[in-house]
Amino acid sequence: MELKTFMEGIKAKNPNEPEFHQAVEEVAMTLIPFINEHPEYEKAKILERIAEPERVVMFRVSWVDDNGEVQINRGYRIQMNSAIGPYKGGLRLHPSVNLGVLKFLAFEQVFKNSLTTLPMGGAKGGSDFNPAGRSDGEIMRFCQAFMTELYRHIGPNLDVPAGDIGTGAREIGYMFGQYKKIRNEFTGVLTGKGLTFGGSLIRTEATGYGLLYFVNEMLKEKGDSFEGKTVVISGSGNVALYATEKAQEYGAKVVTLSDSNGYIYDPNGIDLAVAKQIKEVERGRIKEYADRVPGSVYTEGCRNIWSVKCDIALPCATQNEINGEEAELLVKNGVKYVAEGANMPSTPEAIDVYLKNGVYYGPGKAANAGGVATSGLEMCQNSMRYNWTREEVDEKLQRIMKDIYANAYEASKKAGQEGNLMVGANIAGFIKVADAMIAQGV
Ligand code: NDP
Ligand code: 2IT
Repeated sequence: MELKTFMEGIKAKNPNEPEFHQAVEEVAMTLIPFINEHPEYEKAKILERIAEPERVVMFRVSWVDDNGEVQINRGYRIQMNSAIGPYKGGLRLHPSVNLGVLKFLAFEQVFKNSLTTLPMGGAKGGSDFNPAGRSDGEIMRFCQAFMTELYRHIGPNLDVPAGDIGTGAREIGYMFGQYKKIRNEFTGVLTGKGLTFGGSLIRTEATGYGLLYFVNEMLKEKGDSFEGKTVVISGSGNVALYATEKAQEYGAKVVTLSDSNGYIYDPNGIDLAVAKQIKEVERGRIKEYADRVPGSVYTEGCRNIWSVKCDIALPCATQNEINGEEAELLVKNGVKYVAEGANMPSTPEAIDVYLKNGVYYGPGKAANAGGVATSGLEMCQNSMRYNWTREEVDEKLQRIMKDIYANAYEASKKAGQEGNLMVGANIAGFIKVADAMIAQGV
């Protein structure tokens, strides 16, 4: 198998989907040498099959806004792979959503979910709906309209969506209510639900906490610790806030947060209560932090965040938020660790810069898998009709993140590239799915 021909095929078959090409190429680049040593995978054309979604659903979502005007959005669900379990993955609500973006996310999800050690296939969905500035009533009507079509394609043993950018507990609640009404059935069809109706403790915190559990393993590998470390975190959503919380618990100093307009720098360490009040309670902009916390400053332009000096950088906003030049800047300022809370936040050029400069790099599909892993634990609790305590879920999450790290590290070693966690995560995630696909036939 040869990378160039494989990618030409992918590009010809999936035109105008640059993010999908990027995600597939990163995986294919690291997997092809491995596949060439395992002819059974090549013969069964596993990589070619994994890059083709099992099913893509696209649909109209029409709803009425507060002014009585009819709004039309496009909804999607990409059911990428069900070899090892029901389809599983989040729903993104953001104006940048299109088919290629969701296919990249669904593709990543297949490997990530496999790495969690839990039985979950890969999927992603969402809409180009822009929640910014919408009233609570508008959000509810959009979510109901979205679920009025999506319900036909999902189910607790078929496909279990969850949150992602723009979709949090509020949106999941409205979607769950609509699903229950249409199906006349109370079932664990979504994860990230409210705690009063089947949600799991720790799911809100899981992606951010899991990221820090993963970084903790990276530090231990290098005989290092969080002691005295300065951390730059981008984003100010679900992942960023709980990454900040756990980093602070570990004793590190987090000095930034951002949104798509700009970033805040707080040399004294982020006051998390203020940030949570602005983002979770008031649903405001991160700029307001600088008005409330003396000594902190707000700078327009979110990408400038990568000029802030740090030991550990945790991109937790969105795809391609660090390019090659920004990665150079991080290196110049002494960064030692980069771990991804977001999905594909580093461009291929940025990853090259990390690897060439000895920055220890934790790729998203391993480092941010704690969110979906805890979704898997939520599914498990729903099936049992039982809830674990906070401590029980947290302990399982810690175990899973340690295992993901160990499995990715071990696979990198076996591939002769010890410590390249990108190679290790891709191979470790691939093997389980590939073997299941072979066992299940063509
Ligand atoms: P949220 O919607 O809670 O927060 C997203 C944050 O990222 C906001 O601060 C937002 O700012 C910022 N952001 C979004 N788009 C852009 C952009 N184009 N440029 C700059 N900033 C941007 O989402 P999450 O925290 O849930 O998700 C963040 C990332 O983590 C995503 O990549 C997601 O796929 C990934 N992830 C999420 C998981 C989860 O469980 N939630 C699990 C694993 C990964 P603004 O308000 O200006 O848009
Ligand atoms: O990217 C991701 O892993 C998520 N948005 C979480 C998906 C999930 O099903 O919990």
